[in-house]
Amino acid sequence: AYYYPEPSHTFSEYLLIPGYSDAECIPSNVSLRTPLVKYRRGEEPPLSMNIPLVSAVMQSVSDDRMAIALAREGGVSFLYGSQPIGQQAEMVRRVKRYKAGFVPSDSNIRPDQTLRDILNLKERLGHSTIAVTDDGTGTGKLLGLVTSRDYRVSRMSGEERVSEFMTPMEKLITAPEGTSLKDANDIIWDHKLNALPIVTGEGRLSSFVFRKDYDQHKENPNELLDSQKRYVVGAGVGTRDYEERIPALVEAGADVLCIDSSEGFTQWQSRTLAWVRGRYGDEVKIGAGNVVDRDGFRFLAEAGADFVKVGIGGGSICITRETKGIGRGQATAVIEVARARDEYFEETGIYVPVCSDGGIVLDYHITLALAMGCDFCMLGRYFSRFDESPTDKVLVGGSYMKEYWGEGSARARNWQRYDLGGDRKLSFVEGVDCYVPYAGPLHDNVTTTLSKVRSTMCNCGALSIPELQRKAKLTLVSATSIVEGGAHDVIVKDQNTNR
Ligand code: MZP
Repeated sequence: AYYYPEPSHTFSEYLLIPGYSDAECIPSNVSLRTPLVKYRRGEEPPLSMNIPLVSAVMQSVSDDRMAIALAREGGVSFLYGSQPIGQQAEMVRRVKRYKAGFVPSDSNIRPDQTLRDILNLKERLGHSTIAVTDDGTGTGKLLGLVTSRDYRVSRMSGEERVSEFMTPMEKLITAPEGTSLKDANDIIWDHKLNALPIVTGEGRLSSFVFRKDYDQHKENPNELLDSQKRYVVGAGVGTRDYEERIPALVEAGADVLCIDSSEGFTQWQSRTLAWVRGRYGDEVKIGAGNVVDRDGFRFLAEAGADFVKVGIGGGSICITRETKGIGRGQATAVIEVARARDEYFEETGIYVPVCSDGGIVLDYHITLALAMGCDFCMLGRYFSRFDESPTDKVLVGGSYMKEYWGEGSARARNWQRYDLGGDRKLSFVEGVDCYVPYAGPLHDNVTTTLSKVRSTMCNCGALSIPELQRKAKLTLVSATSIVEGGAHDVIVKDQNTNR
């Protein structure tokens, strides 16, 4: 047997050491753009994301509603594959049908309305919209409008003031979805908002884009249009029924696929990849995984994977390590695979993005995973807590919870993911069925998470993910210093307000 000289480590065992940051190094200058699929040296990746987050290929995480919400933030969902082919293809269609296009208007700039200025507007929208001002009172400057549904959700999750969860003016969506185009244009005209409406294929309001953003893309409005009009969506596939499933997903308009398996260093995966290349060439984008070392990465990269997913046994609902005794600390796995990717890039000129899958517990784990070399992270538990996840919200012991279960649990019955071939189905489970604390709307949570990521990147003197990967200085921490990192030797008054 081969024995690794070092133990494998998890994210929580590492910290970043700050580097020099110059005055330009501020969160608003940070770009989180990252490649989703492989590309050749000197070329642009055929598919990129504006944020380094994708949602897990899981029944309890990624359906069409999640996909639309995450695509709006600049990430991508991988619709779960443990469902009938037609049903999964229909989900893809629903995301792709949600087309949006610009309807330019010649409205003037006046970003200083007071609450009073827009009271009429609120009336017209039938009380479904609440005005938000910068000081939380009726006399401050208008920050924007928020739908009453979001407001209710905010109140339920313990927020006192709407202004606290409102995004700044530049980013807000200023009227309820589904408002007719005529009403949307009237709103802009009457209130001199510096915005243009984006409408869905059915001609209803999807959101607003600010004139400033539109003007920046005036030369080539398609640039902005492209990013807005059709949401990018991914879909999970297995190594059994791919000959039927993949054509159905491709036909429905899936932008990227991912072979979803707990263990990807197998002939089943290379066969699936070879079949895709044989039938579609490089036109269909497909990632593969999961692997945890250099050998696994090279195998999948050489077999033609568009990205490689890393992680065995680190998922919050996963008991694979306990059940089967396989796996590796997620940080160590990411570090080794990212090095293998760089080595492969040096040799071949082909950059195969690496996705760190599972085990993100605290927001800073995302920053660590990126610093360690991954290009984006896949999260399950994180997204399952939001309004947009497909599961029920339930009251447990006085607190709202969402349900979350593993693909290897008896509930999901996704045996294909754990299949090692042969006729017999596996007879043991590798995942659990559980609750996670309900956390409100995806948009608010992703905004907070990413502002932490941007802020840490600035501490490291990095304005982009590749720069972070070059500049990051990482240290292992001792078990005792992990205790030092939390609030210690004090009695914390209120856990909720101190987080
Ligand atoms: P997490 O974000 O909840 O920590 O982990 C999500 C990841 O766990 C998924 O993307 C997938 O790779 C993995 N997963 C899903 N189901 C199981 C299981 O039932 C599992 N064991 O390990």
